Amino acid sequence: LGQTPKCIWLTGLSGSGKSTIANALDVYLNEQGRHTFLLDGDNVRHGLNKDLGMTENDRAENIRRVGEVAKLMVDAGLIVVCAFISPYKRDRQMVRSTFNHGEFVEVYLETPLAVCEERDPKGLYKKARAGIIKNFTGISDPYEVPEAPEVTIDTSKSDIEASIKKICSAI
Ligand code: GGZ
Repeated sequence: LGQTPKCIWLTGLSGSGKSTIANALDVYLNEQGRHTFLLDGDNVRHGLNKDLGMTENDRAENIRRVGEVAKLMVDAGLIVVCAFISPYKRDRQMVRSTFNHGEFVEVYLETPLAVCEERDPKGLYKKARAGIIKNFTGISDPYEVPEAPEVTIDTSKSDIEASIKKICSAI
């Protein structure tokens, strides 16, 4: 495991396993004595970004702010784990470009939509299918698949331990 600060960026559909992997990775890195910080769409949107919705522009602004915060934290020496759907290639690329080469590790959770929808832990897919939630990623809003992520994980095939090993061998 490298000793340098990094931004580990998890991208994928709602229910793809981002928060689960991010939390487990955070715990694991802490056990290794590393200083980490976890940024998750789910909680950042209740605080720093509570003024933002789910339009393309608001998602872009969400990712831009989080990227800037992650950059500050990496500059302070932390390993920052970020878990955001971040469905647009342009926004992910923008964040990547603010980091030095090798500092940004993109982890694509490629868990199939059918599996995410079957899990539906918060019942959001059901609401999206019923038209109660508009612009829902994967149902009525796009997800642009990463072209060259450093790591790709399908959480319907790989358990948490294997996923963390895969990420750690990439950093
Ligand atoms: C996608 C939505 C939506 C829509 C609410 N589309 O899986 P969750 O439930 O717990 O986390 C998701 C979160 C998305 O926030 P992000 O900051 O990760 O999104 S982005 O990177 O695109 O800015 C999901 C819930 O909010 N959620 N409405 N319309 N997910």
